[in-house]
Amino acid sequence: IPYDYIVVGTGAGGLVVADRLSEAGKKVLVLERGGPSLGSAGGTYQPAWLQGTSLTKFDVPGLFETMFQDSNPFWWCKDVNVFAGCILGGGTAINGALYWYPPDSDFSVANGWPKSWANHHPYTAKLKARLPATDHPSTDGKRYLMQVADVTAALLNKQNYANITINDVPDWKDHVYGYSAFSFIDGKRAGPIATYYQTAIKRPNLTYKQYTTVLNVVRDGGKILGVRTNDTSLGPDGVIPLTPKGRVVLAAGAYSTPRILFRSGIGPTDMINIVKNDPAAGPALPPESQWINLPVGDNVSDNPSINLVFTHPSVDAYDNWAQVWTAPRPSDAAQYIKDQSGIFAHASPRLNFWRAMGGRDGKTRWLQGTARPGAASVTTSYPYNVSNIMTITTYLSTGITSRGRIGIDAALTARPLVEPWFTDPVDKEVLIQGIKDLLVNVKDVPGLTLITPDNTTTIDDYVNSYPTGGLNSNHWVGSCSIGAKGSAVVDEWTKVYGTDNLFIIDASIIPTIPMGNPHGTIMAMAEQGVAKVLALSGGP
Ligand code: 6FA
Ligand code: ABL
Repeated sequence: IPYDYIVVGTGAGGLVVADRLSEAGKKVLVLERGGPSLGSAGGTYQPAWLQGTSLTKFDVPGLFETMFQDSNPFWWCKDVNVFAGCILGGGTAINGALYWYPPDSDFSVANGWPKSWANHHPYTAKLKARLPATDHPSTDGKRYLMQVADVTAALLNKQNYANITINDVPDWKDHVYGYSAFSFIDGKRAGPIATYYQTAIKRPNLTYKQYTTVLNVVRDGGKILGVRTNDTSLGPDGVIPLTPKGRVVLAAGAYSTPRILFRSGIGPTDMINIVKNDPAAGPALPPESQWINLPVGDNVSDNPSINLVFTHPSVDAYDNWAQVWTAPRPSDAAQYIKDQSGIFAHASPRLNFWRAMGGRDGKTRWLQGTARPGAASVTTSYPYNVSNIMTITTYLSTGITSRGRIGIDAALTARPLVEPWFTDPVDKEVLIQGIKDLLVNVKDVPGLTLITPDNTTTIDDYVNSYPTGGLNSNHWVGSCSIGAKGSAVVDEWTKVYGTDNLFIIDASIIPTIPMGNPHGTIMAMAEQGVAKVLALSGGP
């Protein structure tokens, strides 16, 4: 105490930032509200069949689907109204770990990035060097439970898709498919926890405190003096100070970073007034004359997604993943314990595909597909064999024009205020067309049957009546967008407008939805972001 840099949150953004700042010799404090996840980082939560090993729920890829099935889901943020991980690693400790090297478009001016971000390749290269992707995560190099990939490939082969190794050509996203790629190493979840965190935590100039929640930044006008936490053992009123030139980097995620800003008097007046009315948070606000009005929470996007459920006689639905915690297939469990090979070395997805589509507004939008054994829900009038079910989730990706708004309610729970899916009807039209195109050849793949929707429901009706929450893809970006003064929250250095020394490096600064599931793009973004923070003069 005090610290040069205080990093708030250990997700996809925060761990990259913590590692690079400490590598540069800065005195760094990392604050995380959750506890341990991977066994290598002190986690211990595991099913009975893994007792005697150091493998946890978070390590074992084949336990991914149990994140949604557990009766004690302590890893979810309880004060965020959508799925968000509040544990070491944030979303990267609990996600499906689909991992894509970003295409150039993910950092293009056309997609809202400042010009100074355009040369992104060196930062992706840094990420690849630390965390290479794999599309064959089992330690024996073989792929397992691949029937769903074969069936989906048979469908796409009728539609002139090319079969590629997706991360070998990140810019090729039109009519391509390939095996799902993951941020796994040695048959286990890795992501930033097994890589960046491991080097960061060993440095004597870095201090890590878990189970510590940052409530707000403490500031005098635009100058941030420190952070206030829920832990009064860390300082008077829980406040931890910065050195005179010190800086705070918020990396609490697309919902929790905005909440910290609102509680610090930064954001739209309606949100700060909610804080003002809260008996605990209100008194910590700076005087109204120091409130900083920024569009925090606006410009939010997330992929709208629609599930299509099929059956095929070749498919092994793997009991819809319902047995993997309590009663895994014995030979698969034994194989995984022995050398981290086999079915348990994969998360549920098996194949991914992309295509570009034109809309009647003249804009191009990309459609992504993810195919996996099992299904989250089946609604059908058909008789079907439950052991043969598989899902293709269709996501509308880069190019979507719909935007929403997130914020807080009176209980200070972070939540969508305006849902971001299909606010532009052209997005919906394009996704509907993409689904129809995909389904044209179902009849040409022997044995393949679409069961949800069934033949009593048109695709238009299916999409039009889809429960809005079901459109959520958990890929929230844009709540603190980077961009020009007046319309954005952070500048090209990732510094919050109106402040001297407050930065944000997490999903919230990404102005438009990336091409793929975002954690690879977020980590690569954090590599460039932290380099910019270190390069900006005036710091410690
Ligand atoms: N992304 C992918 O690329 N591939 C996937 O397969 C994938 N799957 C999922 C998924 O299955 C689920 C269920 C979810 C929820 C997300 C998925 N994502 C996937 C998205 C991806 O995980 C997120 O986009 C990514 O993790 C976001 O990275 P950020 O750095 O922006 O934020 P995080 O939520 O990861 O981390 C925030 C951290 O801050 C957490 O550790 C949290 O505990 C901590 N924190 C929050 N508030 C705090 C506070 N006030 N004080 C201290 N710490 C705080
Ligand atoms: C992602 O990027 C999505 O955010 C997740 O929603 C998705 O997982 C993973 N990747 C894997 O593709 C799905 C599960 O497979 C479903 O079983 C679950 O119902 C759904 O997440 C919940 O959003």
